Amino acid sequence: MTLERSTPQRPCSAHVDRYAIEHLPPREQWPEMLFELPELQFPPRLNCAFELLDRAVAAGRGERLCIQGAGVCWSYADLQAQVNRIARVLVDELGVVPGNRVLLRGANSPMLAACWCAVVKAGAIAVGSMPLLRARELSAIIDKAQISHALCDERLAEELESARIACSTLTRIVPYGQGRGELEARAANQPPRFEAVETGAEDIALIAFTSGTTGVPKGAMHSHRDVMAACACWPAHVLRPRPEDIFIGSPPLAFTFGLGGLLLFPLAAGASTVLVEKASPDALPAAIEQYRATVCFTAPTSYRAIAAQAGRHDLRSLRLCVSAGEALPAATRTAWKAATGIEIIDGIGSTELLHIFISADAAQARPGATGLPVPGYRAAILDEQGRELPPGRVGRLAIKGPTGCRYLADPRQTQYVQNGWNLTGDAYRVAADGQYEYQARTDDMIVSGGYNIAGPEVEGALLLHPAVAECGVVGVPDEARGMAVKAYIVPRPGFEAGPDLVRDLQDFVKRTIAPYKYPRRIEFRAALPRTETGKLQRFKLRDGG
Ligand code: 3UK
Repeated sequence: MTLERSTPQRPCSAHVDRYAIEHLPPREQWPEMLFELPELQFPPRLNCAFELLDRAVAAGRGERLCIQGAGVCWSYADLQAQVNRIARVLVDELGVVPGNRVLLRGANSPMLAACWCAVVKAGAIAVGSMPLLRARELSAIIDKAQISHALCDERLAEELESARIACSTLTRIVPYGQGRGELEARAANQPPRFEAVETGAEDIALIAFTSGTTGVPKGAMHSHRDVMAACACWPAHVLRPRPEDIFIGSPPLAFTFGLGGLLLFPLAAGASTVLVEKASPDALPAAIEQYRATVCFTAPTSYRAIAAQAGRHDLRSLRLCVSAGEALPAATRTAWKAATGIEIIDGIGSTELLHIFISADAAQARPGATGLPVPGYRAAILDEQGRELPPGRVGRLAIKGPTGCRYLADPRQTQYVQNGWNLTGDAYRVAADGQYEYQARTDDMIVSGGYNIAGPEVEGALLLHPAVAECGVVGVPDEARGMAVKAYIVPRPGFEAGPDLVRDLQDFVKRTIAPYKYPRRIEFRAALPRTETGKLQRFKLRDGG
């Protein structure tokens, strides 16, 4: 393949299909990118699948354990061979060319990870999809990203076939399944060798559709360089894993929290990962015990649920526990430490920035704070006019670093990126010790009787009460106050939901935080609405459901 010459205007690229490149936002709408750290100097040609996998094998790590799950146990060399065979199927049998978007659809499994690496190694663009998506949502993604091929767990193929009816770009769906699917059969007939396509560092490697709560999905595009930059920042500086570590967790690979934590970062560390299909709070502890996992990635709600039933499983293999996706309440940090002895590593990340940009390791961790900007990133708190606010003041969190937001053909680019800053949509404050303290999503601040009340703070207080298993706090219209603070509460077993408990909880909040923040209304629920990534769906609570 002929590669374009590198010029300042046109970075070197291997993409033949130029749809992604042509639908990047104009440069002036990009965030300012920072590459100050020495480890963030990348060559103009870079293929992140080659860097993460083939380099490990070339460095002599071929026989080391790499991926387990779904009955398989692959070394780095095994994964490399499987990736190469799948890449051959993609290129030689399905006609995939560099720059094509390939949809990946399946629950977490070694096969899904191999497909991701194969797509990227072949210079195509991996587009993950959450397993629970329905045909309508899949069609929106297929259309938006102009997907040409799909690799799909055969158990999820039906929904994809119905989605395809409305999508003319999707020409081929190849199912895989428990080692016996069409893709495995085709791959088995291919030789285990494949030369990585020499992509440009800025060629797009993946498009991650956001777990946004409403509206048309936004596709955040990330290059091969973005992937390597993410690996060089948070994991290397904050997590600091060892080659013997065994990673495990719940976030889907279609969610960049899971892609990083359960695939990219273990590979970058020369460690191994466990990819299990079921990692809900009732399945994850057993898997941790079975695989003797040492590094766990999951969401706050999952840490709460597991802490409540700890003792049923041996979790002593765990060494590092990472929480992201939502604010980590102090009560959850305490409960997890009591159950396992481990201080959770909290970190805020986003689909737009690929992974975590503010975090604290176990030594720095402080209840109520997310942490400090990750080396490689810079953070600021801005007011409505975009001016920087001093410590102590609540404002809009703004981030710059080696990764940043570039939506695929989306006018919302100019909402997320302003004056070179990525605006995550979160209200934050810098404390006297320099730590960043999460308040709420900017559009979730409750203005009640002239006060600004952050729902998560009230949730944090409620979770300190023994009767509260889960809760969600939102503002609801109120004649007297404009908005009233309302709490939806899932009681713990053994506590009776009724007027006595309501009063008890209200008094408890008044004693715990400023009294004006107490929930004037409380409603008990059996469960709260959450996304597949563990985020509370506040908009559903606001709508009364
Ligand atoms: C919220 C947090 C407080 C915050 C993500 C780690 O969650 C991820 O990506 P999404 O695009 O959502 C981003 C938004 O989620 N959030 C995430 N983590 C925290 N709020 N404390 C936290 N620790 O509102 C943020 O703007 O779904 C997380 C790595 C990769 C990710 N994609």
